[in-house]
Amino acid sequence: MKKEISIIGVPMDLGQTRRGVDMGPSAIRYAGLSERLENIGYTVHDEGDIRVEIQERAQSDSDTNLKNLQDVAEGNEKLSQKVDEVIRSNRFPLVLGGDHSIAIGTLAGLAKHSENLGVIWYDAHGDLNTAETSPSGNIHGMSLAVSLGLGHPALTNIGGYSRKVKPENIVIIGARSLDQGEKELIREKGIKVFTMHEIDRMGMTRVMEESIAYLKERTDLVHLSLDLDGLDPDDAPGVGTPVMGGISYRESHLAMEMLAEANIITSAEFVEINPILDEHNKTAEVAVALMGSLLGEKLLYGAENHFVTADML
Ligand code: 4U7
Ligand code: MN
Ligand code: MN
Ligand code: MN
Repeated sequence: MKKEISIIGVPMDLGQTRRGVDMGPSAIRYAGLSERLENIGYTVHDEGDIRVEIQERAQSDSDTNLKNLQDVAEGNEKLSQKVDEVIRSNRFPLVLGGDHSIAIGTLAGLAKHSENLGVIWYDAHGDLNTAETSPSGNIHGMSLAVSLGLGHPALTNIGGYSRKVKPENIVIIGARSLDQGEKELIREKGIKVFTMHEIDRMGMTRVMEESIAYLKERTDLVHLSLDLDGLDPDDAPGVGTPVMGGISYRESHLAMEMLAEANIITSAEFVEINPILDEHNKTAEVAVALMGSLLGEKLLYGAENHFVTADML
């Protein structure tokens, strides 16, 4: 794992219609992110926030059903440049959302550096809609499709090129709310998915072992795109599109620890935290704890964490 981390905040709420998710980056910083990462030995550079238009000023074109298309595209273009810059300076990009439309910009910045970019999409949803299949017109439900090169050119061409990720380099974990068009796309493209059913059946250990082995053999970089609604709403209540029956806090920690052990993650983003809908910043605190595990907190004896293993006592 790289020793230097760049935090990039993206106060984006234009990919959906609820207010508050633009405050995600502040809530995550307030939950003590930088300090936590410094405590486990990282040098942390907070790059501040990407400038994104506010919802009151954003405009939707009349010739598309995609909400706030131009402003979502502009914010993501800036984000892609920032992520590209961070990778070039040999730092680990840690992107804080914001709604999940920001994965478009993150992946656009990353894919410039990778022939076979791997993606773990940890989410209750597939985010595989296009303008044709979307029931909502919300771009946060389209970001993975866009990154596959499917969707409006104003989005698929961000960074100046299309198709950032190949379908066989994606693993979706935690899915339990997929629209008809998304199911068809998953089948057609052969995207690997571990739904809640598989997590129940196989246990998170095997799900992660298989995901890690699968990505290791075919990808060079691996990005973790973690939507907090992948977790159960009891554990992560501060999200705009909660779905019952999600991944637990404990299972999520296990997943992050296994990724840290496997040492395959080269960038990450944590998205969809909405402080207005949260309970005393709980969801941001959960996110920061997961980031700690992902970045190897367990390995530090005596760190203030819940994950001391028996061999460390
Ligand atoms: B999120 C939805 F219809 N599929 O497209 C849509 F159910 O980033 C939800 O995963 C998308 O939170 C959720 O609007 C996007 C809907
Ligand atoms: Mn999502
Ligand atoms: Mn989701
Ligand atoms: Mn959501």
